[in-house]
Amino acid sequence: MPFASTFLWGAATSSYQIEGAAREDGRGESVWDRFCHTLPPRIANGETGDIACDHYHRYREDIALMRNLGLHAYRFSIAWPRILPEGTGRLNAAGLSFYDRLVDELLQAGIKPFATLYHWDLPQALQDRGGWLNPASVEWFAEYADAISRRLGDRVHGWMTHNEPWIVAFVGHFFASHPPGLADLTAACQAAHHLLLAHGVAVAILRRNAPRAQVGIALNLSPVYPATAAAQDELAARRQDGFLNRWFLEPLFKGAYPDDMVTLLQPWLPALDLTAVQAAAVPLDFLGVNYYSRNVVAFDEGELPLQLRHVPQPHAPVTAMGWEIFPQGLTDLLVRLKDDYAPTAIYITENGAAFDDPPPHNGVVEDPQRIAYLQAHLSAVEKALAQGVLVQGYFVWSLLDNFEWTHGYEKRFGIVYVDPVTRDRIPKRSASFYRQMIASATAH
Ligand code: IFM
Repeated sequence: MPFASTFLWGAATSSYQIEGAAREDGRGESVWDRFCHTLPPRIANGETGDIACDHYHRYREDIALMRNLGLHAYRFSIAWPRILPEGTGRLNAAGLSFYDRLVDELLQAGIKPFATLYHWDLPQALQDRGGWLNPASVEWFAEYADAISRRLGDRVHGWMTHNEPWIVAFVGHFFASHPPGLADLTAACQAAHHLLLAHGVAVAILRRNAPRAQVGIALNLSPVYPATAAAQDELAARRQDGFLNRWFLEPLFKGAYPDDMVTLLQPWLPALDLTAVQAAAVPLDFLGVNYYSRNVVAFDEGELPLQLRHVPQPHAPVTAMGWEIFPQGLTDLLVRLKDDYAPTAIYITENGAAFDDPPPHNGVVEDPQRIAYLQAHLSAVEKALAQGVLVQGYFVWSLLDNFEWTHGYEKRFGIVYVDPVTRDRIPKRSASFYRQMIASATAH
């Protein structure tokens, strides 16, 4: 594989999905704690992240696993409520010191820390004040970004402001399946706006407190294809692309929301000064791309404003999430990002798959489908590199089987198996594949 010897090979996780220790050492309540504990249960099997992978206590063991894999970098997120239990104001020394220890241990293992500020675990105290719908959320985020980057700014190699702000805005405020569980498109656009403004402000703070670090953002991006060549299906694809991809990409890289989408969404757009979003267009060192699958859509008279339906592809292979396996989409997406936005660099900040892995047998977990998925997507990255896309690293999602949000622990994305009762770790066959991949790519 023609990956440069400087290419960073990593793995990714997020705080709520792995840490556990939800009520320990002064951590405040997050919106996900509240969501998981609200009846009737909204999470498969009524599960929660209370203990998760118990990474809070086992981080040393996890870093030893990473070192055995030969990882160059580790992407994790910081739990805002561990740092500021009420969201603003009082700092929690024990929470800060946990991330100090984590970062130091990573550095000692020769692994570059990549930290995401916000991977969805908003302090509940801030949700009680309106969450991302409150314009003050921009200042709250700035205060948090300042506190954590003052503490870790001398040691973290890469920072991401948000992980997948589209999910926070639209899945949380429009599709209602994540906190705060709203079904209100106007609210979703308002949340998206504040997330974008908060990103702009946080980047400036990270630059000040961590002048040597790389700064970026991680977006969930998915190329959209029309189901047929009919003009109406092309229009549907353009709209879905506008909704899913361009609603964040255009403000971040061009300082304005996409015109076609502003026109389409006009009746739902909140009374906001949309031009203020130009503050989100600050120079970034990298764009983080989280890629899992593609979208295929057709025009459908039905529901406004998008008027489209998703078209499943007959006989297409899918993961345990029901997501089509379509590696070509990653190449298409990366080339398109280069052509339309020319980011300084790209990291694949998430890519991976859930499969119904068999249970461990004699200490081995056979997961050939995951190996095939990773191989195919790494060759898709290789194809993009060959076309001049500046991809500088790849973070597999995920290091560990973990709490997959509303799916609880049923969906396993890890290259390392986590026993649901003992939480013991067993690297799967895909972990060996990844270790060999890293070793051979780094050898030349
Ligand atoms: O587990 C999630 C992660 O938190 C964000 N990106 C997608 C992953 C798989 O659904």
